Parts: sequence; structure tokens; C-alpha cells
Amino acid sequence: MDKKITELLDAQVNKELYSAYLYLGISKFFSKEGLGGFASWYKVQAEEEQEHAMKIYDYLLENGQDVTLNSLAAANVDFKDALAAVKEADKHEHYITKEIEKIMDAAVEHKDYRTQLFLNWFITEQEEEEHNSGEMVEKVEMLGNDKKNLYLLDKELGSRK
Ligand code: OFO
Repeated sequence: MDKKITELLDAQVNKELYSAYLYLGISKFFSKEGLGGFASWYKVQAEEEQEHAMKIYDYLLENGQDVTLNSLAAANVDFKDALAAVKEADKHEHYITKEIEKIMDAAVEHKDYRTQLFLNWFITEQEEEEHNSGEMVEKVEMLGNDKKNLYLLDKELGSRK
């Protein structure tokens, strides 16, 4: 595997773990707000991000590469209101999509067909992630930051397993 691709994938392990950290921060924010459904939804999301990190981690090791496991940046856990929190998640997903695309560009450039195949899963996943985060912003925008309004959505979100 080309060194550049290994480095990008290694860095992506860290970015996916940071995503988990960020979602845990958002989950904590909603817990403190008394919106347990939102908190649970973002906690499930944090677990998904750990799975994404592990997929890349396993791929690197299975292909005889190393993983550096660098330190994680502190997650932003301080949000002005519910809308700011869900917008942060949406912005982050768009950023992650761009990062995955950068790795795909490198894999295409280096004719690394195996990594292209591996990354296809992430390209599809990011479409779903952006859809979900965008929908969340739309819903919270529609309901406003009023907790009474958010309560109905909170019940729905709490059912995510
Ligand atoms: Fe790993 O998909 Fe979100 O960040």
C-alpha cells in the first residue's frame, strides 16, 4: 500500500474516533437539557463512529500496515442551544465526507483498487450520514428551540437502537 494512502487512512481512524467523541459531547449536551431521546440518538451515533474507526483500523492491520493511535482533540461540548448542537453534527458530517473523498482521490491516483473498493462503503455511508444530519437540522429548525416542541421529536429519537 502506498505510504500516502496509509497515512490518510491512519489519520481517518483518528477522525472517526473524534466523530465519536463529538457525538458523545452532543449526547451529553442533550442529557443536561433533559432531552433523553436526543441524548440516546447521539450516543448510538457515537457508537457507530467507533465502528467506522475500527473498520479502517482492521483494514490497515489486515493489509500489514500500522496504526499510530494519536491523541484525540478535545470535543466541543458547549452549545448555545439544540439547533447549534445539531448544526455542529451536520457540519462535521460534510467535513468527514470531504476527508473520505480525499482518500478516494489518492487511491484512484495510485491505482489502489483494493482501497477504492474498501472506501465505497464509506462513500455510501456518508450519503446516509449527511441525509440524517441534514434532516435533524430541518426538524429542529421547524420546531424551534422550545423544549416543549422538541419533546415530541425527543420521544421519536429515543427509539433508535
Ligand atoms: Fe463516520 O460517519 Fe459520521 O462522521
